[in-house]
Amino acid sequence: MKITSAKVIVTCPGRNFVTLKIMTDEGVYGVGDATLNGRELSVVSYLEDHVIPCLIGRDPHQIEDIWQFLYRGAYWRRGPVTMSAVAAVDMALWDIKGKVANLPVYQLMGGKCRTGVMVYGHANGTSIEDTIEVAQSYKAMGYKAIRIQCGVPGLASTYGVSKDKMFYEPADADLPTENVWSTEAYMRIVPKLFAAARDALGDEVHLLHDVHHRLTPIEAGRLGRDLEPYRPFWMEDAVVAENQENFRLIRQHTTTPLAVGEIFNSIWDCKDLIQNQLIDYIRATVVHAGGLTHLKKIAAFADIYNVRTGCHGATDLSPVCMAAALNFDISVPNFGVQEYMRHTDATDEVFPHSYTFDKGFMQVNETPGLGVDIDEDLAAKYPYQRAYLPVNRLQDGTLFNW
Ligand code: KDG
Ligand code: MG
Repeated sequence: MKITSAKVIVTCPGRNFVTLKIMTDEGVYGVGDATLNGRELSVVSYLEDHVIPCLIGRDPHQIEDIWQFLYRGAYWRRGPVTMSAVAAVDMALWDIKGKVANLPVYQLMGGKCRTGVMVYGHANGTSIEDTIEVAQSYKAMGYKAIRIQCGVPGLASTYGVSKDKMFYEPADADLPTENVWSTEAYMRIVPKLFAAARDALGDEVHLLHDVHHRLTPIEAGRLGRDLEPYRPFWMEDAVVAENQENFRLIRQHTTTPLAVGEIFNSIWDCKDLIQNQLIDYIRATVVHAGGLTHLKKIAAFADIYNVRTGCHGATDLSPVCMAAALNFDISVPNFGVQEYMRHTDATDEVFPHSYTFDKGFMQVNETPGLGVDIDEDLAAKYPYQRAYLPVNRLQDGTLFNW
């Protein structure tokens, strides 16, 4: 079997997605997600200019060797653009292998380890009351885990609180929007949000929260401690993870479980955090961490240190990534939870898929391969639109982490 051609499809059914489609001499094709929010065309260029020419003529069954060729064989390794491109190839090759074997990809990766994939939904509102109301609706839909984010008094907008309650999309303008941030105001409101949420939603539902890289380690330690009485499932991205020692300081001050890694690209971004047991959940996901081949290695390494998976699953990861992530989630022993921000109907139509949601769990089925496709005619009706993620400034104008 040989790869005969590959193409990159960019579509914007409400937001931009980049999809790689690899064709073979036997007529079987595979799809992979290559979306990098706000940097879509950089991945397109890397794929078209530097990756696709190297794929033609190769045996698509040699997934590991092709992965090594694209990673180890490239002198300039790692980074989000490179690893998203490698991931797209990897996903498409697993898709092809599954279709040829007539088996879903999770069967090729060891089969099911559980009956369903627990997902968490996003409840957000400008006030605590609004957020609780939305969280109640998630609970009514059957969600067992809900991420709660609310507006911060005195700030015009903040991460995690969207205009549209159900479909959160932060890349909102063709040049970066500027947000204003106050750590003090934020630290005052979040414990109140959690107190109200526990009161209204009861003890059983898992509550999660994303700090989105906004605190220093000692602030994160304090917030984690303030949240302990409400038993959060996790506190995500409490600090920027460039200096991984930061997490040791947080750990010294709180038993709130820590999650990190949605912007990690490889095991080298999280090896020390995992090995030193400084985190509880690793959020690396298929498209941004080198595909299923590499993510399986990260998960196997994490398993030794009691770190569980919690794959990033925001709307900027396409249904192709979601399908790949679910095949991964169902088949790794140390699965924790999967993020699931539902895609819009327009996106779901462009990417027909077989995964389903029921009572807080996602299900994969017996469709061979990843169980997802792209409708190219429909995709062509939604041309690319430049969109940036926001930037963030402190109240005195200092540029800060978004
Ligand atoms: O593209 C950026 C988003 O994916 C990110 O801001 C969402 O933090 C996020 C999350 O946890 O889903
Ligand atoms: Mg996040």
